[in-house]
Amino acid sequence: MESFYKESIVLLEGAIANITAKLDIIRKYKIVKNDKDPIEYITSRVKSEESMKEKLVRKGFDVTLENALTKVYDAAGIRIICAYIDDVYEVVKMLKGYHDLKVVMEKDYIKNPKPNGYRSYHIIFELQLDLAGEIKPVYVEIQIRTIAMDFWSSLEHEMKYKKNIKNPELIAEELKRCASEIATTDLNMQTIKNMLNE
Ligand code: 0O2
Repeated sequence: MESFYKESIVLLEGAIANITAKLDIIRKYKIVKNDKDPIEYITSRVKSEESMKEKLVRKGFDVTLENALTKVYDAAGIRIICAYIDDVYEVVKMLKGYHDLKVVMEKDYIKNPKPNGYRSYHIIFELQLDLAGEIKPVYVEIQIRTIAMDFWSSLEHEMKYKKNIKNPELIAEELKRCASEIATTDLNMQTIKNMLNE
């Protein structure tokens, strides 16, 4: 990993640590104030060298570190998993409240799902990291989704990378059907939750 990202690995890991720490603080603060924590759990990763190179080629960019850091925005990635759809939007609002995180791009694949059924909320933030006086910009992609959406996308992701699948069309069709069932279930769960809170 370090061989491809060289010393920039520190920036990528630093950006992830910075945002994760911000979220940890806000979550703890909500808990001590007896407010509801909208986050179930958080995962993060620096994109693997193999996956980054594949993405650069797929997008038509030269495979360089400069392009990996400036043309592809998910070298540093954080995934936030919530129980309910309203929690996803609360987390989006929370993240946008941080003055040092600049929104570069935002995609609401929950309101506008991908044709395959993929649902998730994506935001790319630019963060300025202070390296002992040297200020460096870093992009971080944050994906926010419900447990059900995450369950679906893990399986779909598995299919994307599996070679020699026997019935790809049938599997894609079934996945799409599951995606819409999951979307309905997410909405129903939210409705029940709202009724309980009334
Ligand atoms: P990985 O292996 O997860 O890192 P794209 O051109 O769609 O590949 P782009 O333009 O960066 O990528 O934007 P987008 O649509 O926001 O997708 C970024 C990431 O979102 C993907 O990264 C996936 O993690 C996730 N994602 C997007 N679409 C799908 C989908 O249809 N199914 C699943 N399972 N995940 C999706 P990578 O680099 O493609 O993959």
